[in-house]
Amino acid sequence: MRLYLINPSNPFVSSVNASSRWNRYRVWKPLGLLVLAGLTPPEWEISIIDENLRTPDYSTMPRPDLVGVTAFTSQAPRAYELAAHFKELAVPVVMGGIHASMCVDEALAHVDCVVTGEGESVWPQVLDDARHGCLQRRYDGGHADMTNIPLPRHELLNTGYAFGSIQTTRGCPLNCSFCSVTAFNGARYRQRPIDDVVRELKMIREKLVLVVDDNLIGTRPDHIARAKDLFRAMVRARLRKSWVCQATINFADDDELMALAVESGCRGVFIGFESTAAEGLRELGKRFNLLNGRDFGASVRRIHRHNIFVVGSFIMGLDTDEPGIGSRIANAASSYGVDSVNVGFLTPLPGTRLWDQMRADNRIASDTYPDDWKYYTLNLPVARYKHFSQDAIFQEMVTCSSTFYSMPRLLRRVSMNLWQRRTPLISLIGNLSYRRNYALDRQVYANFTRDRDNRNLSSVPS
Ligand code: B12
Ligand code: SF4
Repeated sequence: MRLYLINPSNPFVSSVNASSRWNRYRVWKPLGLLVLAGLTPPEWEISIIDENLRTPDYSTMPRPDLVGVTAFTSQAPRAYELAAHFKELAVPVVMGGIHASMCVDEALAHVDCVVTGEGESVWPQVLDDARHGCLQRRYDGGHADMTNIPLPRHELLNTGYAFGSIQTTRGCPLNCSFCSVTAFNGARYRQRPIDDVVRELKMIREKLVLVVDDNLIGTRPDHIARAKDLFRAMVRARLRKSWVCQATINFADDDELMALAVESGCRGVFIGFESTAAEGLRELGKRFNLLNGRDFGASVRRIHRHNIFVVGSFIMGLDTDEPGIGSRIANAASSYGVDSVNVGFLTPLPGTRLWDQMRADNRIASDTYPDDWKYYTLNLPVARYKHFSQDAIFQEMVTCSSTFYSMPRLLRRVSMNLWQRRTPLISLIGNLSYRRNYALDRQVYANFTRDRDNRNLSSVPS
């Protein structure tokens, strides 16, 4: 029995539509597919195809018995193209992942079977049913028991990536309005047993590892205590790996936590600052960032004292954002001292509270589905923003990136890094890579507006 597990590409994701030598550092393994492979019995011969690296000519490949496709929302149109291709060959296609879970009926119109939620509890059943020709239309995996997750098959994707990846927790209680995580993985913060995590880390070949957890340290004292125990176990295991993670800003509040993180290999942390203004954070439901009179600059300085690289993430296009927001974000990020920034447009992802609100207020501009999902990369303005036209908000983004990544500011950050003996090489590579991708985003926006204008023209009655 031959199984293809496919991660579809999206030409609107700038980092994958141009061959850049930095992309090795920016294309990440589709961990969900490695997890599914780990749950697949040995009678299945598995090929994992990551179209972010290369789209193969499927017509020259052996016909599979089953295809499993994963997709974020932005990948859904390509997932449906793949489903149409395999339908012609009469190969059944199963779709899972966040998009199929949030848009079940839409997905069912394109594929034979949809798996909602986390795959662990149902994938073996899906395979068994497919083998016996009695695949159901829908299975629901709900939330998996984290104490019982088989190890992902990391060895199936061994080349082309700089980073290995691992997940140690799922779920987030904060439920920010724009984020899909609470809707998909639940509000309960679920942790894998530390021994399993260490065992898996030992199997990962790459020296660099991305910890994909939405928040590796959690929000409560018992979460932080578990993170410290995990780091201690990683130190004891002498893994000799460097890793990066995502965490909330409370990462900065505990010196013992940061010291243990570094000792176990932590080099960088990606933190969601989201908005530079308190009213913006309230609008996004991320009051957590306001707790205890938080001073972002002081928090970044504390993290830097441990030689940890900080990527700051921000959202542009809130109702509280007014003209000038591009330079405000760039200047605030520079004053906090973050090493690089990642700025996205406020995007109504299906299943989020923001989606419900914007849909009800008729504020979604790109809503010809499923085709328009390809624009939901956070790099394109798909909504109607309160204070900006689409072109005006894109211009704010250009101002933001050209200010933050201007050569003088970039060189100042890299030299500060060198002076403080932190991570100058990561700083240089990270900044050049973001700078290059922001340049590519202009090309992507030109394609987006060309499509939009062509569509508007064709809808004018002749
Ligand atoms: C790591 C990560 C990335 C990596 C991607 C690595 C990769 N190739 O997968 C990077 C950094 C590249 C990335 C990029 C983006 N990401 Co991202 N990312 C994540 C993150 C933090 C973890 C994903 C992960 O690896 N989880 C671990 C694995 C084990 O879980 P899983 O993939 O969900 O798979 C399980 C189930 O979904 C299911 N399943 C999945 N696929 C399939 C398929 C079948 C057949 C079956 C049966 C089951 C099944 O079973 C698996 C095991 O339980 C999630 C947050 C999250 N909690 O999901 C956001 C998230 C998925 N990303 C998100 C977004 C928006 C993006 C971007 C569009 C924008 C951006 N700038 O971040 C880009 C676009 C990428 C693209 N190609 O289009 C959103 C997606 C929302 C949506 N509706 O699409 C999420 C949910 C974060 C959020 N805040 O809302 N991301
Ligand atoms: S943005 Fe971060 S903190 Fe907010 S719900 Fe999503 S994962 Fe949790």
